[in-house]
Amino acid sequence: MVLLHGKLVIAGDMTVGKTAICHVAANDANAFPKSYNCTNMADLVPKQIRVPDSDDTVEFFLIDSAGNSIYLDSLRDIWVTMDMYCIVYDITNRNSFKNCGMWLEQLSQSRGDHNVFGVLIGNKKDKENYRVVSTQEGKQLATSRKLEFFECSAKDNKGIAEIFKYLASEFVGRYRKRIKTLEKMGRDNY
Ligand SMILES: Nc1nc2c(ncn2[C@@H]2O[C@H](COP(=O)(O)OP(=O)(O)O)[C@@H](O)[C@H]2O)c(=O)[nH]1
Ligand SMILES: [Mg+2]
Repeated sequence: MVLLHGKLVIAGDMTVGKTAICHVAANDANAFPKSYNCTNMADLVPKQIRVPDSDDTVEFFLIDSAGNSIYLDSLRDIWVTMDMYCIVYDITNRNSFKNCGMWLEQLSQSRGDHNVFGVLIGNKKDKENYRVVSTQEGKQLATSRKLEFFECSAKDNKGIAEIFKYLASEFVGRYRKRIKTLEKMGRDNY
């Protein structure tokens, strides 16, 4: 049984639903914010999750980042110690999808690929009639950047639990792998 602490950065354009995802994830049920509140710089939201089919627990610190690029310089300082990240776009907003590349770029400048992993999230799945970014396009981008892909609706609380279960399992899996490697290195040195 392990308890791990993981810093999870949530990044993406303004109004794609980053804050809504954090709140719904952290409070599990009807925490969808009723009015829009622009995030300044970054908010910290705690969230504990049991890894499926195990005794392991991950305590996430969600770093809900502002989508306004005026904060980018300061955000990079906050992102430096991240363990994992989510890039979010809005399936009804093509520009927010186009900018995912830019957000990935900014994140990788803050910390190299070393031991950090991420997911791509298309939010606002409840607005299917207004969709302009297909699931296929999302999947393709995720595959090309070696990210796991999810679609969700923070409004309907659909698909959010799956994202966090994946992140927790992957985080613990990577931790165990690192421990094994370190143990092997220790043995080889004696
Ligand atoms: N229909 C719909 N609206 C959403 C969803 N998630 C967020 N919103 C709305 O989108 C706007 C921006 O949400 P917010 O979480 O503040 O976005 P942020 O700027 O990325 O943090 C708000 O008006 C939310 O109510 C969703 O899943 N579906
Ligand atoms: Mg926000």
